[in-house]
Amino acid sequence: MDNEADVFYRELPKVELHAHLNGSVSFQTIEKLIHSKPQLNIEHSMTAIGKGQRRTLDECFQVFKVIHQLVDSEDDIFMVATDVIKEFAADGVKYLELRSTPREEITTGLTKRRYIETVIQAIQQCKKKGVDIDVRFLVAIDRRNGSQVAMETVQLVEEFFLSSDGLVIGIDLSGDPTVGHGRDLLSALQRAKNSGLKLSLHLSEVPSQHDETDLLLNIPPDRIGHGTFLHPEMGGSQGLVDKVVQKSIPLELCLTSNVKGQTVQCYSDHHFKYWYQMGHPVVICTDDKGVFATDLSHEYKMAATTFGLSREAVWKLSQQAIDYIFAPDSVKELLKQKWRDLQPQEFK
Ligand code: 6MZ
Repeated sequence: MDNEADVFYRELPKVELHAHLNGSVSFQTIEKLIHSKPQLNIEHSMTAIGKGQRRTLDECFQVFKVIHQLVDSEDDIFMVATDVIKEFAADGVKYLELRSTPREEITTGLTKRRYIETVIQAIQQCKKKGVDIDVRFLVAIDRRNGSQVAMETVQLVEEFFLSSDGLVIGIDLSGDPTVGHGRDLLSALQRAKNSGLKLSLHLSEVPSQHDETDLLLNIPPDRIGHGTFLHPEMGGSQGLVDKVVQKSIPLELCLTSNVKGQTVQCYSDHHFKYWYQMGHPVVICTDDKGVFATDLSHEYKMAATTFGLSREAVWKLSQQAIDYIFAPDSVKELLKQKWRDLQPQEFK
């Protein structure tokens, strides 16, 4: 049974800006995929990290490999994207930026182009069916694949940027942060930026990435994913913090992901506190709601209970996230109106 607080957080209109498609696949959808591919012998314990469990970040990346085995055709991608969009909508998310890395699979005939087209079709289908959520797509570059793949991805995305009616709006840089170096991806990212694509970059997700972060901040990105080790208390530096503050780059913060992936020791140690107290733009996100067994309502609730935020402050936090979306101002205005319509009288 949901208690009153759960209802408040679910009904709170929310913006989700950091959600990896294949990390967001729910238990129910994984169940369908397991049934359709019994020969893989995959069990639920291999695709999600349950309550109270933790893994190293390296182990988390093994989990994505297992999910990729289950999601390897156009049909799978369409189902997964449709389910994920509906689940976010059911959780009170009104605007979603979904990110995913295009893959090719020789056995199923999947190409990177078809991958992107299929995600777009799923978004369009949900819209047609009246699912109450505005969804955009950030195409991801997996840092492990190096400079050439990064450049090819940007070139492909430029085409969709022009032809997808505003659905494909940006690039995400993600993947195992311990593999590869940002300097190899710099020219592809710069090209994307010059083409008008928005950039969300995973930066300082692990310690000792000072040089890479400093370099990539010069582009500059439009948003930062995690930024866990940016600030001096986490081994970062004041210089990095100053750059982020001076350029006013919003941070996408994913509490449960960081705790379960063990880059942050516990919720109360989360860098949300550092940036939020400073008044810097932050957005609460899920990262991988399937893998980390969470949802956005739960993330807001955890932030509020851990850091003592009032309901009014929580409302403000979700409302301010509208300013950091990549869709144009006309969309921001529509969302702001939606928030005004839904806002309880006592917070007005
Ligand atoms: C960095 C992450 C990530 O693209 O196949 N991904 N990259 N840090 C994280 N923190 C936990 N969580 C997910 O979704 C899965 C892919 O998203 C990236 C990884 O590249 C992972 O393979 P897609 O839809």
